Amino acid sequence: MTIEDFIPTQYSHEIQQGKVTFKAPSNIALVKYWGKKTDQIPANPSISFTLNACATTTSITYTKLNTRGADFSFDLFFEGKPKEDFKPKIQTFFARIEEYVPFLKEYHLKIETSNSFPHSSGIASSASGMAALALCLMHIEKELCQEMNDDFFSYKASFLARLGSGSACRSIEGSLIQWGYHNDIAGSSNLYGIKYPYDVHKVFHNYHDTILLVDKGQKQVSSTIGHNLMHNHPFAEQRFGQAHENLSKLIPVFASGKLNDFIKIVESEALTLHAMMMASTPYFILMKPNTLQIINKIWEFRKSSGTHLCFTLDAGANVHVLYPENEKAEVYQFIKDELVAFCENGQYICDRIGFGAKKV
Ligand code: 2P0
Repeated sequence: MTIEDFIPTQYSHEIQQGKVTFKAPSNIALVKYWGKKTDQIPANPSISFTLNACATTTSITYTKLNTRGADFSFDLFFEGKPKEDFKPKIQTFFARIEEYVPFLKEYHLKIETSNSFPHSSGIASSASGMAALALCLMHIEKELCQEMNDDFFSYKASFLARLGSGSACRSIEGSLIQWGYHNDIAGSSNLYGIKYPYDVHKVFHNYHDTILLVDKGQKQVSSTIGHNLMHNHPFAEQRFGQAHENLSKLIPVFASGKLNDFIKIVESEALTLHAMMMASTPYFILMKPNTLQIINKIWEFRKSSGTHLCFTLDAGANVHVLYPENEKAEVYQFIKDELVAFCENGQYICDRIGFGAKKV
């Protein structure tokens, strides 16, 4: 599909008011998106596990205005309270997507949103938040255009979510989502995420992700700034090439379930992401001492136990510990005994691979 496919020509129905709620999950990238072009076009393709427990629930109550507004008309409530400081981000998002959802200025929107994870956990809510919001808007569009099919609904929700936050386009469906054009992946697109279209071994069907909350503070450098530092970055081209290669290498790994190969790619991606940050101008470090302590403990335990846990990192200090269902008991015991001590206030979140957003 092209950008033009997402610009509606005419709506077939009229709707005065309604309310819709979606719960959208977070996701964790295995091959990382880091670097982008204008309009949130990724500099390289990425792939992620959709999560289950970490999610944002958003409702929109929409009421048709008597006359089309000059600007967007909306109120925003976060966990039941008005949240003025989130409004500029939503305003920017609406301005970016207006062309694709021209009904926006015809309604007043009451947006109510909340997260399943603690507010200041250092877990990014932009992916799940923008995905939930995009899905609510698509529901309104579907009311106006009732012949819309389910595939188009999902693709366009992902397309809109991407314009809010790049990684959000991977939070619409589950359980393995790929975003960004890649030669070896049929149907891949820079515009939206797709369900990974090839064989996935059953070992990955119920993978676990225990998120260790190492540092719950505000990050020193936002992801948007980090992405932009990939412009004129000395290793940018090699990095973008490497992401393509790692995705190619993952195709047979997903099919075979060879976890030792999976681990090598996933951990390398995490460390390369942070190496890019350290090699940016200006340089920065988002890992904390406890991030490294945990990584070393994971390596030691993997060697001594023969289990297949591995780590990945987001743009922050928290560590995602990934492991298969059949090693759950042994790995979880290790996490409790050895790793939780490195978490801020001993906090962690037990999550696992999920199946995408749901209408509530
Ligand atoms: C990812 N991250 O693939 C990478 C890996 C973090 C580390 O995408 O500027 O919040 O809103 O497009 O998507 C985080 O960046 O950035 C991110 P914007 P986003 O998940």
